[in-house]
Amino acid sequence: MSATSIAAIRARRVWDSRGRPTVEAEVELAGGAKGRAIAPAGASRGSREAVDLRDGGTRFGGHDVMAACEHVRSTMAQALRGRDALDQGAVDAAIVALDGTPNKAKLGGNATVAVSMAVAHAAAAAMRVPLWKYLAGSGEVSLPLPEVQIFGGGAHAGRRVDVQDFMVMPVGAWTFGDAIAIVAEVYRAAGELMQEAGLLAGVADEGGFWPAFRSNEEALTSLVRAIERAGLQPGADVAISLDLAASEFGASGRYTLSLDGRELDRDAWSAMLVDWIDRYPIVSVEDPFSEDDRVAWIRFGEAVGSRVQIIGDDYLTTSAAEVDRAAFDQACNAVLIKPNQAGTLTEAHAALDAARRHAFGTIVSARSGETEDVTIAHLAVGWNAGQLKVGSFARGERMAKWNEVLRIEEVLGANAPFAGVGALPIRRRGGVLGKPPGP
Ligand code: 2PG
Ligand code: MG
Repeated sequence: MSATSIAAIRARRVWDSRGRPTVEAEVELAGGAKGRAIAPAGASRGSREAVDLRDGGTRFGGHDVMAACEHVRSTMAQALRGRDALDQGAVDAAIVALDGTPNKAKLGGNATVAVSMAVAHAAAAAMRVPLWKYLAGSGEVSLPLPEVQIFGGGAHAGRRVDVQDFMVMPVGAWTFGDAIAIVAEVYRAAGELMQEAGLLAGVADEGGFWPAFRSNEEALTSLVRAIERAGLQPGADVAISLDLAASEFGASGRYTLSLDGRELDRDAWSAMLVDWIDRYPIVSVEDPFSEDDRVAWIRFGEAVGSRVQIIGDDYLTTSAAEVDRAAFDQACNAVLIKPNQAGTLTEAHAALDAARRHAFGTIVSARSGETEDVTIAHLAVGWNAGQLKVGSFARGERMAKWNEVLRIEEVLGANAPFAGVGALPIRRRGGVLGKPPGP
């Protein structure tokens, strides 16, 4: 046994930002170094992603994770004991083999991702370096362009609006710190606007304002007004990014916008999105179509793939194979990287590698159910992903991540390269990114 051999793995049930149980794993190495990580949980999920193991029954609405915790303590601890924590690939391969299912259904994706991340934390601790530095090795690092929710909707806000995330990207910022400060002003301005308009109904799951909009498009006009109210120029300083999470309101080429009282076929829905892209400074759209609507993705990619970032989340589920397929289709030009969709860090990194081969944008992302765990902040920097999506600019589980990147920026000092707008797989055409809002 070397000092970096895994000596013990513990698990405990802790609680996430929705007050639901989740898995925390703690890995101890022979030399005494320790690492800890907590599994997040999604609400709008892709059908191919790793599944959380939940106990079912009536306790905590069926969300308890005692079985997943037990898998960590028994099966996983036994199989991984003695393995070198520095060999993340071998550890994760052992986890994958132990599970043996395509979607971590046996051990639970919540168990596997917590252990996988805790092993990386323990290894970094043994090397006495921060996690981002350990992950980077001799590779390049960068501080990510933040993608920050201002209004929440969809499955995260009682489906009050159909679109899930109305976000901003501070494309004019030169440093991560500036980028975050800009977002703070926009978030504040949006809150004031909502208050004045009498539309404020608290905050949604990820901390974005929970709106009482009369239409999906009203959220877009409000976002533009919030940017302007903050004294910033839409498109030049701050651009808009949408996560449609369309599998939540569409299937088989039909899309139902409840708030707008419209049911659209794939072409009409696509035309509506293109119209928004033409009239608002939108630089990024995520999951514009349901995951079963491949033809719509392909047509949309052809229509606007050169001028907006098209992100596959539920569509690609952090899978290298899915990224390859989407690149062949030219259906997307970016992928969301969520470690718990894959189930291990190695598999998530493989999706990132595949994306790089295709010159895709890469966005490390939180889930709607989060905790104080800040692993993803380190992944975004250490993996040089270029973009980070954490939810909004409120609530501790969200701010913990933004604040962690600020600390990393400080450590990097003058050597802190900010990925900035260059992280988007698109280039400016004409005056501003996207177009200024129409009349
Ligand atoms: C998403 C995420 C985060 P969830 O769809 O991108 O916003 O939501 O974790 O519920 O899948
Ligand atoms: Mg999404």
